[in-house]
Amino acid sequence: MRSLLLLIALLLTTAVSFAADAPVVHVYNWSDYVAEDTIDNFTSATGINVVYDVYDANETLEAKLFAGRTGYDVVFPSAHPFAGRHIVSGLYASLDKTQLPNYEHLDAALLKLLEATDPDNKYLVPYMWGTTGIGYNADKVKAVLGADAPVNSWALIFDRHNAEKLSSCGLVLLDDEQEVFAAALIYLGKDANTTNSADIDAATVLINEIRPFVRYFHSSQYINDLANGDICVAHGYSGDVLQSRDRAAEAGQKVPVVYSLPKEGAVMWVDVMAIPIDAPHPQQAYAFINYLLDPHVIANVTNYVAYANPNKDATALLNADIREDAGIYPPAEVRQRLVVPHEIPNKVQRLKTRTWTRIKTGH
Ligand code: N2P
Repeated sequence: MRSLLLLIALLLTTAVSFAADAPVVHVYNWSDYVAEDTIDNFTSATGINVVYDVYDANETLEAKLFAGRTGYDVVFPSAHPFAGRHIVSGLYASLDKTQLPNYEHLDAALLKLLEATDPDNKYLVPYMWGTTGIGYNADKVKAVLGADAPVNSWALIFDRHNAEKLSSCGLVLLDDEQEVFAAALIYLGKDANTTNSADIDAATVLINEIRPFVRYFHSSQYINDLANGDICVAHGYSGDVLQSRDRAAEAGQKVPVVYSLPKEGAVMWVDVMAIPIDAPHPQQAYAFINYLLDPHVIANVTNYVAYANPNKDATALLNADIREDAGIYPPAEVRQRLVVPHEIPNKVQRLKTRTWTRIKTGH
């Protein structure tokens, strides 16, 4: 009996140690940012298991990275200004491109855009890019504001008369300091990257004016709420609004969700992949990044998440309705109105962060 127990114990230990030896990669990504089958397909293709965690704010990732020992092998910050300051702080490993044979599929123009933040593209691999605009329920907005509601303008949100009326059907803002300030500044005709404290004060006054009419600040909850008709206007990321539209259609709900890029302009951002300097499994990190650089893989992701990818060889593989959707791949004249966030001096950044906390808590 005793030897039987010993044998069972031995077998169990062996099984556990086999499991512990199986290759694994720890990934920390934005929510709603891969296709339903991407992670399972990666494991089938490579034999590498994935521990996959998600966040919905750059600040959440950044706090972990600065604390160190995240245990993550691949992370997905926005390039400007977040990943830029992570590079400066020595948080990322420089890339060994020989381990990324699929790197050649990347679009040169996107890599060039990243060079301002990452000279020689040493640390960052572009993953997806998009814009931040307005998601709205066309029926509800029309019911509340009439047929000539300014759905193509930030006035929909920042004109307090509109915001007040929309509060009855649900107006929501991103919990994203950079994006909310940028939208308010653009509406005021100011530079979204301003370092002028008078501009920031003016934006703060504007945001505080509509603050009483904002149902909540959150950066992913609006996807379902818009799809279910629980809210009518959301300041949101392009692909997330479009996923909301798709979810409504799939659920057979006649909720007409529309994505609008305001005529005054909007933020364009690029999210990237990077390997933390203390990543426990760098080899598996390369395998994961290289997999996402495969044109077929990334086309499948874009078809699902409705964000544009920077992979030149994936474009031909996209569903035509995705490739031709101006909300995903904006035409040149719209792209001219897009602004890429810059890093701003620490003093100004601290002012914005402090002010943002006060805005949200209403103090
Ligand atoms: C993914 C949102 C990513 C957009 N759900 C913010 N960069």
